[in-house]
Amino acid sequence: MINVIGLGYIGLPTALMMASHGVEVVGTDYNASLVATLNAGHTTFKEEGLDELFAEAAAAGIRFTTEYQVCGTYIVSVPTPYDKVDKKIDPSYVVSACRTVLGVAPQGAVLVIESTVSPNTIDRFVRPLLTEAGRQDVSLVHAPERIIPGNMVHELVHNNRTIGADDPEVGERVADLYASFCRGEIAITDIRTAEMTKVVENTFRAVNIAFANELAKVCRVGGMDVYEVIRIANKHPRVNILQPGPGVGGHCIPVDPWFLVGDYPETANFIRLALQTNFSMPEYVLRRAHEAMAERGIADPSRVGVYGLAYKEDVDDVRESPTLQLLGAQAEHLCGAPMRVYDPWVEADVVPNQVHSMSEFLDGLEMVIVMVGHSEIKGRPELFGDRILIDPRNVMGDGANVYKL
Ligand code: SAJ
Repeated sequence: MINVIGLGYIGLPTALMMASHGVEVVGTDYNASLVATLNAGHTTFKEEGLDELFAEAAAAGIRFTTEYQVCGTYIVSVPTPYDKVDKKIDPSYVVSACRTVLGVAPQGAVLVIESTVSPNTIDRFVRPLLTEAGRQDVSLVHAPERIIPGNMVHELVHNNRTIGADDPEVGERVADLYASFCRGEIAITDIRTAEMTKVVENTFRAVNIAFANELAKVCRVGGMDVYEVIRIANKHPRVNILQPGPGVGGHCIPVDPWFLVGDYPETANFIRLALQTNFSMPEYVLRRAHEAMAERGIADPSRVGVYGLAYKEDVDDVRESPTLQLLGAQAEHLCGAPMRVYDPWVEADVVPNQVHSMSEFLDGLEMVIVMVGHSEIKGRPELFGDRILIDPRNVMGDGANVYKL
């Protein structure tokens, strides 16, 4: 039996995937209301294919509880936030979950940590727990997740994976467990390399997006079309530049690289600059909107609305969302009343002035800042009528009313 600890964005799909591939799984979460929702047969967030996977796992007998189980293998996938001031990882959820596991785990159990952690976190914070509890019999493994929200179910099956283990034989056993559903290649290495690899992957993406964002600013000053420049540059066989945008959100790309900056402040300068560049984008969009308002003679900020609150298209997740950053910048510069916000994916009330229908949103607006290119509006500027569109995602096509980054 496998006990998956933490039933959030990663733990839940992983638990469901294993259960639907013949593994006996119990999912544990300390949040009783989340467990009750799952036991009532409902998923807790929207994700392509998740409901179908849930039904398969339920039919295969997956169980959900707040209790840790007595079993041979534990998979910990709890959040690892970072301290916004010193930029270091906050391992407290991982530590507390591992400590509880060590209290119940039988002799020789395997403790797999899936949560993203910065290099050395397991040595510094988890390994001492084994010593403290006199549980050197427990094997530690780090198996960082790699799936992208919006395509999680597909990527769980098809992505390559990394397993870091002290003992390669234990690494092989854990690789076999993941191979129950994973068709990608599974690389086995040591724990520190696995930790570093995961953070490096997200840092690579952050740096690449920062480069695209800087190019967008350079092209604006120089009067060039950044999208055309990137499109053509990417035809070179060894160039692959990502897309500029209104900022970088989610729980990974704007967060994980800070672990390196926090731990290596004297050395990780280039990474710090990339993060700052990405972080400057929501305010840059706000300035673009102000320029467009001046040009079009819109004086009243209550006539400007923001479409999109999720951190990217076709997800309902608002963590570190560029829209929240933009609204924060607006409040900080005291430029008018809070803008009206609408996102068809986000049902919860997250910000003041949030509305829940497109018609209510558009009523009385002259300008819309399109912060997220959800599928329902992508390539369909007509849905916004003849309103002026600020389009930092480049999803509204070209037109006299469309302002790009
Ligand atoms: N973004 C851009 N331009 C782009 C691509 C993305 O501005 O060209 C923005 C998005 O709009 C979003 C942010 O970046 O605001 C991050 O989105 P994302 O789709 O790049 O990544 P995440 O955070 O959804 O998922 C990432 C993935 N990592 C990599 O691709 C290296 C995923 O595989 C990881 O599992 C995940 O982080 C994680 O949990 O670490």
